[in-house]
Amino acid sequence: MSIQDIYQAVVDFDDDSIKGLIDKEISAGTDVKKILDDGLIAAMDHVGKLFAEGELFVPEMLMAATAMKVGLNVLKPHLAKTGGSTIGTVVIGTVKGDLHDIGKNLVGMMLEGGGFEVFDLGSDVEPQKFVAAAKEKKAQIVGLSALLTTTMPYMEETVSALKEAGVSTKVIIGGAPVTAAYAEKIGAAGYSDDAPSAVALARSLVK
Ligand code: B1M
Repeated sequence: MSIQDIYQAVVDFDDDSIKGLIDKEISAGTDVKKILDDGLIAAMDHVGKLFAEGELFVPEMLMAATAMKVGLNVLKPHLAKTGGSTIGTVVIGTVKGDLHDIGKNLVGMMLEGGGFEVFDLGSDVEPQKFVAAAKEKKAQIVGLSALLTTTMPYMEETVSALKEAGVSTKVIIGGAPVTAAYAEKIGAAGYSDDAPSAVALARSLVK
């Protein structure tokens, strides 16, 4: 019984075993961040590598994603703290054309754990939907996720749509192909490369 078993269950698309394996690790006192980083995220990185090498195909990536999502839901109560007052409101989503939602979900969970109220618009979100939600929820921050180089331009479109609508909400962006330089180029308030640093960034922006 180890984190390696959790890693292997994702790689084997074994969503039936994930919950039991994670529950046992948590009961044994294993650090939740270690389960997340060395078990779930490392396994998805491996799956992505196999896909890039032509060893795995989209249906298998989807099955691995299902196992990862089961695991994230088991970890959620341990990542999100309970109680405490809200320090700000975040509207988050994956940009238009992009169906990858695991990283966005994780960032949303950790923002909640970090004291933010989070409204998740899901994936494949049109720029105007971000604009409407930012206005309606009076969000301090809009969080955009993109995992494809082909969908990154919708981040820029969303930043522009918010500006054109006169919404001064700060935009933070992230996702595997995204960089700090890109954030600067499109006029976003900041970029982070993982969920904990997204929380730190969001906190620094609402201070
Ligand atoms: Co897709 N896919 N996929 N995929 N997929 C990648 C992204 C890819 C890198 C795989 C590869 O080639 N190695 C590649 C993109 C290449 C590129 O553009 N550079 C790729 C491709 C090509 C595709 C398709 C085009 C394949 C096809 O159809 N031929 C297709 C596109 C569909 C679409 O979106 N329109 C596709 C489809 C899919 C599935 C649907 C099968 C599935 C997604 C299921 C789902 O999410 N519900 C899938 C998966 C699972 C992956 C990989 C394997 C894993 C992604 C993941 O969940 N990682 C991925 C390879 C990889 O990334 N290693 C791949 C785990 C997650 C925790 O990490 O999302 O990076 P990540 O999030 C991190 C950080 O990036 C950051 O924090 C998170 C936590 O640390 N972060 C933020 C993310 N968002 C943030 C927002 C922030 C701040 C930080 O602020 C708001």
